[in-house]
Amino acid sequence: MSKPQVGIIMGSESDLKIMQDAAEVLGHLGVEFELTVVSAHRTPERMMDYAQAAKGRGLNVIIAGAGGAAHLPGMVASVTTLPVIGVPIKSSNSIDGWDSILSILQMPSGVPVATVALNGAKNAGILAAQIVGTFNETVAAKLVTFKQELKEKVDTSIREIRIAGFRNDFDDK
Ligand code: RP5
Repeated sequence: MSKPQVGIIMGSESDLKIMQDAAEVLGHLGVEFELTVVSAHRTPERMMDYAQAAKGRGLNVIIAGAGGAAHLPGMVASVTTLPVIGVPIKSSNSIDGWDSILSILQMPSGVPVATVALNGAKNAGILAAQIVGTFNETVAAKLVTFKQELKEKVDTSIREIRIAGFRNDFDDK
């Protein structure tokens, strides 16, 4: 079994229902990943250990999801040179999700976290695969197919909407 290239971590098991979208798309794109709970507030030593060991363990990217006062992605980014992708989660302790978004997004200069949309774990997985795809041709090729499938889905929608009888002068020209 080859080593994981992406580490998916989250503040609580309650985040898994969102974060499994990242796991699913990474699996689809052929990227090896690991997934576990690392809490900035409940297990701070584990968080530091994970972040400090990540590069040496062979990880290329970390995806970190958290809700509410979402300190995990930023704190992990503070102690690793690996790219960190942050997933804000609307959790039981979120007011409306903006708390998580801003906690992850508004990092101080010098310590970036690539923040995706609220509950946007699928895009976090795709972005992580795109980072891996810069040096792994197999993953890069899968991403080309993935993009082509996105286009084909839209092409199908366009055909179905035309069949339903809506006027579309753009495509009828
Ligand atoms: C955050 O608190 C976690 O990332 C989770 O989104 C939220 C709620 O955690 P639980 O109380 O459900 O464990 O740190």
